[in-house]
Amino acid sequence: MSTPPRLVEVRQKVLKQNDQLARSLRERFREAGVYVVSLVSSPGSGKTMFLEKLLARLRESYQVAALVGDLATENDAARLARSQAPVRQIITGTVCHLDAAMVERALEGWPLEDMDILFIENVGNMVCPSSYDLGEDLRLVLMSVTEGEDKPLKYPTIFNTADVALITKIDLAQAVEFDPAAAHRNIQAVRPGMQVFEASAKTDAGLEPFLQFLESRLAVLRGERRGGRAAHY
Ligand SMILES: Nc1nc2c(ncn2[C@@H]2O[C@H](COP(=O)(O)OP(=O)(O)OP(=O)(O)O)[C@@H](O)[C@H]2O)c(=O)[nH]1
Ligand SMILES: [Mg+2]
Repeated sequence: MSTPPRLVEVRQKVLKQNDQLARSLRERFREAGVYVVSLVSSPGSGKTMFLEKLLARLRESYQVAALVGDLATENDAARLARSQAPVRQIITGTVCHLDAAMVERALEGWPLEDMDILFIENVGNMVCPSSYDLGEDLRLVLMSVTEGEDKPLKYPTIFNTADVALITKIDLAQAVEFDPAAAHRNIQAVRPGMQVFEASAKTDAGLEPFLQFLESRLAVLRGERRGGRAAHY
């Protein structure tokens, strides 16, 4: 009879520990002056392909790096490394999300002070990553047109714990009869006021506005940090 409350207790303890570690990571990021952006979505929504494009473009003007989490394989790290940016893979085994301890371990020996932007691609999952703060400044949730417009309604927590949304694979929108208005309506229903971008990593449509957004966030954050204010998107 005592099993269910105990499970809840253990889970709360794990989350509390994660939050504490995430807070110290956020402080480290702040001190190093690096802007940290995480990407969350279901498997195959296009996180790696979009990130590969971002890294290649941002490398022209910034020091960028990426951490990428997967249950198995180093495939995504190999893909991202094609951009020539430094990349590290986190293999989670059976765990369906990254947590702050995994990020901290993966960062060992990496000079954060030399980075302008660090990206963290989470394990493809619409549920588990929601509960784990990684100390990031910005959390981006992606949904692809092939998943259907109803995903925000079915998985509200991942949208509620993100800062901005990106609808991916818009080059396929017509082929799958994707209804953009419905998707935007559903995102706003679960997260009113959320900024939403649309892009295709295949054609590069929508890449520019997102790059401009990131650059403006980085500039604001640096201004706030110089001014001594604790900043988080
Ligand atoms: N047509 C089209 N295909 C895309 C686009 N972005 C990604 N893809 C394809 O979608 C598939 C999955 O893309 P990934 O970038 O691996 O997706 P992911 O979210 O990183 O997947 P996981 O890491 O496994 O969760 C690949 O075959 C990509 O080529 C896009 O904008 N348009
Ligand atoms: Mg990936």
